[in-house]
Amino acid sequence: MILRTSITSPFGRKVRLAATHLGLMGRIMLEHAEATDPNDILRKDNPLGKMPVLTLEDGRKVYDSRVILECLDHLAGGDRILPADWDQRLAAMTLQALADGIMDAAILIVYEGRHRPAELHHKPWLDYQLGKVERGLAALAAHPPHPEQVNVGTIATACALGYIDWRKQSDWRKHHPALVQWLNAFRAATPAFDATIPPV
Ligand SMILES: N[C@@H](CCC(=O)N[C@@H](CS)C(=O)NCC(=O)O)C(=O)O
Repeated sequence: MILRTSITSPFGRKVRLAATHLGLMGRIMLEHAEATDPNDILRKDNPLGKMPVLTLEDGRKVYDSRVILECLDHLAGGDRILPADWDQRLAAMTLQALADGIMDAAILIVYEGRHRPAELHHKPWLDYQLGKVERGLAALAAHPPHPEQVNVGTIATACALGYIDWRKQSDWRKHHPALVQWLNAFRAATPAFDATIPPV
């Protein structure tokens, strides 16, 4: 299989972390993707031009990261990172939606700086996105998941925190000690987290 992503993409990291945890990385070749390059094959693989995209062994293109994680769970035999039990599955998927939403807003803050000239930066809009990040982090800190559960929700949560550590949209370590504790425990229980830290 081929995974097209940049090594720094937090959504790409979800997939790398999940595949590493599930022992599937040996079946996956990583290819760098560049979302802003119109000639990059990414736009053919996924009309939205977003990474990650996983090309399956039979050539099917799978996106986005949530669908890829479900696919990896299936390839690993099921009930590994997507619980078979409905209540646990619903909780894991909702947690994933929250963490993905934090990453979406955090990425838009970065894109404002990257894609728009400084004189066009619009603070109310940046604050609007930051509000999503801060409320999301507060919700995670209020009810941290079990640190030894490795599922689509905790994988996305760890990747969101890792991304904010790098891009520093929020000083979450200062404001949410419960999340610091959670990430430390998750890292200790899940070596795939440290194994997928982007080399930046
Ligand atoms: N919902 C998507 C989000 C993916 C995403 O936003 N990826 C970013 C890189 S981290 C991207 O490709 N951005 C380029 C763009 O938005 O055009 C997923 O879960 O995979």
